[in-house]
Amino acid sequence: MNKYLSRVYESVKARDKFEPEFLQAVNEVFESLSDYVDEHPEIEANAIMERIVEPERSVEFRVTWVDDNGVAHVNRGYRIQFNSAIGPYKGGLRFHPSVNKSIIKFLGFEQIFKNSLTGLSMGGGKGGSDFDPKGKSDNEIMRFCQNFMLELNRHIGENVDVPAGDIGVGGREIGYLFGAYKKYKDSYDAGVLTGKGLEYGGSLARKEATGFGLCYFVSKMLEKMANDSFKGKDVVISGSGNVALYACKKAYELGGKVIAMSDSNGYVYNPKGINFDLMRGLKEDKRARISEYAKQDKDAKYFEGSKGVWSIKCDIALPCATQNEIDLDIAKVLVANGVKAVGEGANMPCTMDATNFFIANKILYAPAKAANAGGVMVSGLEMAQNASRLSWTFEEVDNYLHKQMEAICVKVFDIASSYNDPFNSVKGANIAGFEKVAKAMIAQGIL
Ligand code: NDP
Ligand code: 2IT
Repeated sequence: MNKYLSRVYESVKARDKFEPEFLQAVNEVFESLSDYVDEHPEIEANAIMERIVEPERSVEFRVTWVDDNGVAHVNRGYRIQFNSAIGPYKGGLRFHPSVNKSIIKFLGFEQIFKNSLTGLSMGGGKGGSDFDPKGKSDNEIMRFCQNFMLELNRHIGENVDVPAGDIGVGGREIGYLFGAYKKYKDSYDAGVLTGKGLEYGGSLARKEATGFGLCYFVSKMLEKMANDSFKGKDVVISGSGNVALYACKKAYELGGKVIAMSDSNGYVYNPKGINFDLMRGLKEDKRARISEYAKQDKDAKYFEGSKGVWSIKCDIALPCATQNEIDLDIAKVLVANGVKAVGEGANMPCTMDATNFFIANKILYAPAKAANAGGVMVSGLEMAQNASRLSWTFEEVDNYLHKQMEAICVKVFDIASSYNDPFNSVKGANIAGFEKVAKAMIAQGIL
């Protein structure tokens, strides 16, 4: 790593030593930028790296809510406003018991570069809570969302910070959050949240956007780098939430066959192919566990333990659940089983060792901040529709998404090639995302 970068990285390590996920995300970006920073002395002269690793603002707050039995509970809420060089802070909210400051910071940091890659004007941010939505009634979810927004509303706004969904936050939660925001502010600011319902300012194709976008990226990567496609490929997808479901749908539409999917308890395997409609109905409409799927598909088998999904031989692996789900051991199994492409639907699903192993073995690798940028891209289109008080058709949004995901893919691999490292899409994505943000920060002065 370049001397300036390693000096800044050491200071982050000393200051944020209890934030392993954040350090991991920073380390990956810094490793990628070494050559670029060597070539661009203005980065150090403007203290870009010192500034980019420090959130512009970070709020942590108490969320108190009362369950259906009248018992009070306290959770911790976060909103990290990381970087506003190219637009208002933008990024999802995650509700999951594992949420802590390190996780929200890593997600917010990644979001800066992802949002830049979309080509739209959005800064980076992230938020969430350690609230566990599992097993909660609809009324409990509603009360939690209202109490979360009781504090969050002070920090967000259409031109300030625009949250959306992430793990544990989907259309239902965004609806409750939006209703509460409107009540507290007494103002219909449609563009303050994205992922809204279609009846009140949501965009067609936002629900599908991350999974579809991932497949558009992987499809282009297969074509550009190997003159290949999804046709006839066995696909394994981890997770069965929003991103995983629509990656599954699009993988089929592009000619692939999805043979396994998972949740945090286990996975289902059907060598003849997972039935998308059955899976979607169970997971999206009924919020069922994935074990239910195997009871309704006679060709499918359920296995306990989510990691086992990666032991299934496949051509294309799409991790769409959570961070660090693929470590070096799993990466070795995937490569030994002949995987051709890995596309990250989740944020940072591969450890650094796993990522480096894929790239060293010339596996086509689609890094999260590029490959899953379709979700926030369509969030950006939702903001544009809200600002113009118009709504676009599904085809208009989907065509834009398709074209732009392909453009990101080409850019990422072209940059990697320009550094004589054609399979290093991580370097390509980080340089492509960083460049615009750094230039904007320099143009706006040292603040
Ligand atoms: P959902 O809440 O809809 O689904 C999450 C899925 O991942 C569920 O199947 C869940 O299983 C599984 N999962 C979550 N945590 C774990 C864990 N610790 N171990 C194993 N499985 C786990 O979330 P999304 O689909 O929206 O998000 C999935 C990933 O995609 C996340 O990394 C998110 O940051 C990323 N992402 C999401 C975008 C979006 O637009 N929604 C955009 C870009 C990235 P279970 O139900 O058992 O918990
Ligand atoms: O990680 C992500 O990009 C998201 N969860 C979507 C963020 C958004 O603002 O749509």
